[in-house]
Amino acid sequence: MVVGVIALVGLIGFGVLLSKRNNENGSQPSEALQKNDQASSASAQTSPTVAGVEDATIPSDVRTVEIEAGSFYYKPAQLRVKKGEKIKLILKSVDMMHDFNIDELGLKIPITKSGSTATVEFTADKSGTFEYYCSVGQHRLKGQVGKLIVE
Ligand SMILES: [Cu+2]
Repeated sequence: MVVGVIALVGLIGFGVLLSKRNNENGSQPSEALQKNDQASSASAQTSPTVAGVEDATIPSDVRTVEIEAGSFYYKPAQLRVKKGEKIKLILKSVDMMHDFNIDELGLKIPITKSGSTATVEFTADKSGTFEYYCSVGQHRLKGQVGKLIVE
């Protein structure tokens, strides 16, 4: 980790140096580009531009999705996510108490009381349509279900 950070800082510094040199001596941009390419291939698959280096350091996104649970529904009742996407599900209970289950994915948010929230994080690595439901009392039968579509 530390080594990576040092390498990135070095790469950024190198890029700044190169762009300065480019500005001072515009007649040889191809030479500078070549050197830049060598530097980047030696130290990972980062793009030779400074912007590319910044992109590489951003951790992969976690998408936050809030689901409201009430009597007897989920809102939204249909969720569409991309396969491989990291999802942070926040269950917000607005009355009584509800939980959240997707059996096929082994996902469960335990019973959450009115006015409380609970979360679960997962990676949608299996494509398909999965039912989510509330296992409290007869809530599922009364229509507290929804669909997670992973595509
Ligand atoms: Cu419920």
